[in-house]
This record gives sequence, C-alpha cells and structure tokens, in this order.
Amino acid sequence: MAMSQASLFTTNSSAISEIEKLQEGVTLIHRAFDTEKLFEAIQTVIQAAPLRHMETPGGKRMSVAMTNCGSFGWTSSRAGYAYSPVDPETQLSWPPMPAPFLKTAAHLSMQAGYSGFVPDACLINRYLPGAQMGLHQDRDERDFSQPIVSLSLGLSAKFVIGGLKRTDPTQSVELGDGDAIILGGAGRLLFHGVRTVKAGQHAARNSCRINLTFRMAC
Ligand code: MD3
Ligand code: FE
Repeated sequence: MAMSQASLFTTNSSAISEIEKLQEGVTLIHRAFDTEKLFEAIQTVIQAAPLRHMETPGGKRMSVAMTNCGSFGWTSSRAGYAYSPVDPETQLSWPPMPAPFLKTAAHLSMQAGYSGFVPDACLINRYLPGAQMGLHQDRDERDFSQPIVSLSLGLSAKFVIGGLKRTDPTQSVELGDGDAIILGGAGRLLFHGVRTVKAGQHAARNSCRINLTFRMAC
C-alpha cells in the first residue's frame, strides 16, 4: 500500500476499527461496521428494488448490477446519468434507507472529520467475479463539498485512486469485507475505479462483492 499516516484505533461495538489516511481527503477505515447487520438490510432493499444492469449513455451494459435506496437513486441510460426520485423500472419511489445504513454513514463520516452528513441517496453496486468499474469521477451530485461514504462487503477488490486528471498516476488499495472509504474535500473529485473482481473464498459471502455509496445527491 502507498504512503499512509499512522493509524488511529477506535471501537465499533464488536470490533476494533483502524483508521488510515491514504491521502488528503481519502480516509480508509478497516473493520468499520457490522457486516451482518448491513447485509440483512441490503437484502430487504434488493427485494423491493431488484439489482439490474443499467445501460451506459454509449449503449453498453454495465458489468456491475445496481439498485438504490433513499430519496434519490443514481441511474444510467441512453439519456445519460441522473439522480431520480423513482426507480425507472417501476416508476415507484426507491425503498427508504434502512436505519442501520443512515446510522453507519453518519458515524463513519464523523470519524473521517465530516460532521452532519445526512445522505439522501445510497447506490448499491453488486460485483460478481468478472465485473469491474472503469476510471471515472463522481460529478452528478449538486454539492461537491459533501463527502461520499463507501462501504465494501463480501469479496475483496482492488480499488484504484488517481488524481484530478484521468492521466494522473494512480495508487491501488485492496478493499475487503467491512472496509469503509470516505472521500471528502480534496479527495472528493479524484478519478477512481475498481479492477475486475476475481472469484474468491470469502467465509460467509463468497459469491460477490457489494459496495454501498452514500451521497448527498440533490
Ligand atoms: C474516490 N463505486 O459507485 S466506491 C461509484 O467500489 C463507485 O463500487 C466504487 O465508484 C465501488 O461511483 C468505488 C469508493 C469511492 C466512491 C467515490 C469516490 C471512491 C471515490 C469519489 C472520489 C474519489
Ligand atoms: Fe465512483
């Protein structure tokens, strides 16, 4: 792993979390949350708003399957990227954010130094082995002064972080079950992506990687 500040330790009800500042505005927290509790809440969201492979504006099927909960959900289609108050598949509101989602996002953003974070959108990304996410910036939100909180569950993946230009050098970090990464300030608009997820042997959930990203979208 690349340069990181001395770690701080804090408790997460059952485990000892480890906080690592990867670079200005990029905070990684290991053992950050209760994966079992969140995994259960994820199942309830997925039952109400099933995972689906969205289409890129260029007409390609995304390898990552997605759904959302909260007041707004991130969508991609031939028409472009947009935050929508309804699921385009059903025209129904997205499922509400489960209480443990909100509580975890608020707690972790606080640990990274951002107080008062109340996300209105949570994107759920599911990576089966073979799925990846190309290098991109998150620019569809209204206020870039708001952080993004990302939680990883299940299979590990190599996460790539670059700079403010697509061609800037990158650093990679492995994100595994129970890891959180918080992007704010100077980190908020960095290019980032996820390398192709490999099949693996996660003890409880070996079939996929799930990532939750909490955002203040609108
Ligand atoms: C770094 N998801 O949904 S989350 C995305 O693991 C997305 O599914 C990835 O990128 C995933 O847009 C990475 C971590 C993340 C999220 C936003 C960032 C890293 C970031 C914004 C700026 C810099
Ligand atoms: Fe992103």
